[in-house]
Formats: sequence, structure tokens, C-alpha cells
Amino acid sequence: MTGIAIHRRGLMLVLSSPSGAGKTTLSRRLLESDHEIDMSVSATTRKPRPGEVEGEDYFFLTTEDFGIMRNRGDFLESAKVFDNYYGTPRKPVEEALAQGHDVLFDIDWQGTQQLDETAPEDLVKVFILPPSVQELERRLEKRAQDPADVVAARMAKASDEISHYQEYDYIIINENMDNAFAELQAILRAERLRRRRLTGLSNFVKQLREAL
Ligand SMILES: Nc1nc2c(ncn2[C@@H]2O[C@H](COP(=O)(O)OP(=O)(O)O)[C@@H](O)[C@H]2O)c(=O)[nH]1
Ligand SMILES: [Mg+2]
Repeated sequence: MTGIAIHRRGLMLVLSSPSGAGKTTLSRRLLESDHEIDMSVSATTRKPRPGEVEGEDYFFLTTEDFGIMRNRGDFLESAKVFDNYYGTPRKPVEEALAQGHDVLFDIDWQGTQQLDETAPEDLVKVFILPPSVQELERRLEKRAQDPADVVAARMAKASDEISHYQEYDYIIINENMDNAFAELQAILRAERLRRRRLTGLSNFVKQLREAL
């Protein structure tokens, strides 16, 4: 039996949810436990929150610099969310995928739609829902990094974001972080096995059959 290599094309895993549904925590856990997936670090014109690190949480840009990058075509997708601009730098994503690495995106429904137009085959879309409005509000207030009016604005925006759930492949209701995380891992594990992502498969199967 000679070795015929089966490789896998990298996939793009999108996590969307209203603010406070637990997306950031889930992303962090996934990145810590799974070394085949990298985070796409977005650019934003929003001001850093306490503790946020440039180049790790976001690339914090002026509106002018953001506009320059967008006009140059440096973003794979970009959108206005609340009163700020957000965008996914193109190059790191293309490099990761080319190396067969998966990429995780924490982006909104607008960005997801744009990725769906350019790379539907590589995209896996997951939407995270909070178990209730009370819980969503509790989590937003607990975070307490944002002023009260910002929390209120995020609650109002949640309804908008949630209205797009039907555009996603998978729904995770984040009642319990451990369960939600296990569900996310299960999705990723199965999606990695999709036949269309595997290259070298037809040669492998041909060889198997020739030996029969
Ligand atoms: N389209 C798009 N949305 C993004 C991007 N980066 C972040 N977002 C979304 O912008 C929204 C606000 O993010 P953020 O300012 O970090 O606040 P959060 O809601 O507390 O996470 C979230 O729904 C993010 O998923 C991006 O590069 N593109
Ligand atoms: Mg976030």
C-alpha cells in the first residue's frame, strides 16, 4: 500500500450573534483547544475597551485609515455596525486557507452575507442565540465596560441581528457554556469531514478499489 495523501481545504467558520450571547468566550475556548483554526482579527473604527489589545482583539483604526484600506480592496468584507466600521483583512485569511488552516470569524450578518457571495463552499455559518432576553440583558450589564446607553443600544440592535438567523447553517442556544462549546466542536468536527473539502480523495479511493 503506497501512501496517497488526503488533504483538506481550510474552512471559514463564522460565528454571529447579538452582543452578549457568548460568542467571544466560545471563540476563545475554541482557539485555545484547537490548533487547526486561527482567528481572523478584524479592523474597526470603534475605540478599544479596557483590556483590549491592538492586533489581538482588533486592529483599531481611524475612520480615515479604514476608508483607505477599504478602497484599496484590503478587506474581504466590511460593514457598519452600530456607529462604527468593521472589516476583515483579506491577506491573513487567504494565507491561512492556502495552508489548509481553518479560520474563525466573529462578524455580523452583513459580513456573513458578503462572505457567502464570494466563498459559499468554504463557509460554515453558525448563529448563537441567548436562552432569553433576561439572560442577554444580564450578561450585557455584567460586562459593564460600556456605558448604560451603549448597553441599551445593543439590546435594541439584538432584535435586528437575531432576525437573520435563517441565513445560518447551525443554531446554538447558549444556555450553558460547556454544552454550547461541545456543540460548536461537534459542528466543526463534522464540517471538516465534508467530502468536497478533501483533496486527493479520488486517487485514494481509486487505489483502494484497484487493490480489491
Ligand atoms: N461585518 C463585520 N462585523 C464585525 C467584524 N468584527 C466584528 N464584527 C461584529 O461587530 C459587532 C460588534 O462587535 P464588538 O464591537 O466587538 O462588540 P460585541 O458585540 O460586544 O462583540 C459584533 O456583532 C461583531 O460580530 C468584521 O470584521 N466585520
Ligand atoms: Mg466581540
